[in-house]
Amino acid sequence: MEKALLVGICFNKKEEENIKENLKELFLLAKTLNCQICGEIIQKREAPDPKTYIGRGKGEEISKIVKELDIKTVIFENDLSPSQVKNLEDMFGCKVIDRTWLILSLFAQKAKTEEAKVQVSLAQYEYLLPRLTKQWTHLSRQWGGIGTKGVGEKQLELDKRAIKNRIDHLKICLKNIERKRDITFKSHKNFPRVALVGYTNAGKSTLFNFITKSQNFVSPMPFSTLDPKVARISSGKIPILFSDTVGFLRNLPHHLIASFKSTLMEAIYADIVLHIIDRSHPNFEEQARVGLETLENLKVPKDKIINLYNKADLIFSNENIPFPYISATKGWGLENLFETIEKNITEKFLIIKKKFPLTEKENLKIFLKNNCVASLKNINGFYEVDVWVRKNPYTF
Ligand SMILES: Nc1nc2c(ncn2[C@@H]2O[C@H](COP(=O)(O)OP(=O)(O)OP(=O)(O)O)[C@@H](O)[C@H]2O)c(=O)[nH]1
Ligand SMILES: [Mg+2]
Repeated sequence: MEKALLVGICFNKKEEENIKENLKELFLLAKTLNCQICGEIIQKREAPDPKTYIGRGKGEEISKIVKELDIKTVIFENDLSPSQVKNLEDMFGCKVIDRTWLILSLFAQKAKTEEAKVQVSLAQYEYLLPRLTKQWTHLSRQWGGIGTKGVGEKQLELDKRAIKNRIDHLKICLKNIERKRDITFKSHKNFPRVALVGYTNAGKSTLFNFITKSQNFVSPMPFSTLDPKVARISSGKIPILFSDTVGFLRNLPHHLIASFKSTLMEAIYADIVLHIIDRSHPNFEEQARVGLETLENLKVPKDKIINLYNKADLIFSNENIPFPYISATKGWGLENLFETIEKNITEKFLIIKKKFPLTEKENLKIFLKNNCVASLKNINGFYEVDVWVRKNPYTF
């Protein structure tokens, strides 16, 4: 475990109100990376100090704590410029990282599939590139990372050119992986799609598991899911594809959002986007705002989004809860949810009939596999299939 100190600086009344919750979140992120948090420092300022962000007085106070407690990393809630990081590291004599780098390191640690790994590495290098200045040809201690994965210690001496090459290479890798994903995506495109999105820890995977009876990783730590999982379920008569996605976070580094865009395609192309909100969280309104803002950035149309208030079991004492409350652990409110989903899908899809001669069994098989079938009958020497089709088909 690495001993760490958290620092948050607020510049106005609103930031002052939120700083406690923001540091709590930073605490959870750092803990997920195996840091032992030894304390929190909060400072109010009029404006950031251009050289050190916090100013000399506070800097000296932190330096003292760092020495006394043998702190190895000081983690800033605020984003720092490369020169501020360097000045602070000189002042404290230990590693200094900001929230963005902490999140990137966390994603690097959690990435399991090849796609997630490539996406995170790309985001890390793109974050690093503009931070390499001429007089600063080697990377500062910060880039050694925390929980050291992805851009690791051995790459500390990488120069700008090497990083640029690496970025180009990762982009090619990502394109190839995306191509494969695209093929799978298109083969499923005729089915109604429902995507679960929302702030990290809101309960997306829990709901996904409950509905699809699968075993996605659920954990009280943030960013348990980095790779989308898709499963097919039948809601009443309609087969639906459900997908679990990566969680959102306040000020998620934009490199990361860009890299994860293909993963988030599940949400972009879904017919219904279930926006899961942890209604029991003291900051649920802010988390919901971040969720909706991220969806807006991804250009997800508003009319596709259904907000759901999860963790209702922490608010109500029994399952008689009004929509849009649900409890993913207890399965409360899901009847209402499915009613809403079905109503929504029947508005967006219509049933058409398709006929296959009895001799075309093979074609029928392929058709059944790739389409959302409502019923299949054998009538007057034909297979007659009722199939759900989207009123406004995708244009790829
Ligand atoms: N009490 C209660 N806890 C819940 C409910 N839904 C989820 N949780 C808990 O919330 C935590 C996070 O759940 P996950 O399903 O991993 O959340 P997620 O949205 O998938 O999180 P990321 O994948 O990290 O973005 C876990 O400890 C769950 O057990 C609920 O309805 N009630
Ligand atoms: Mg999850």
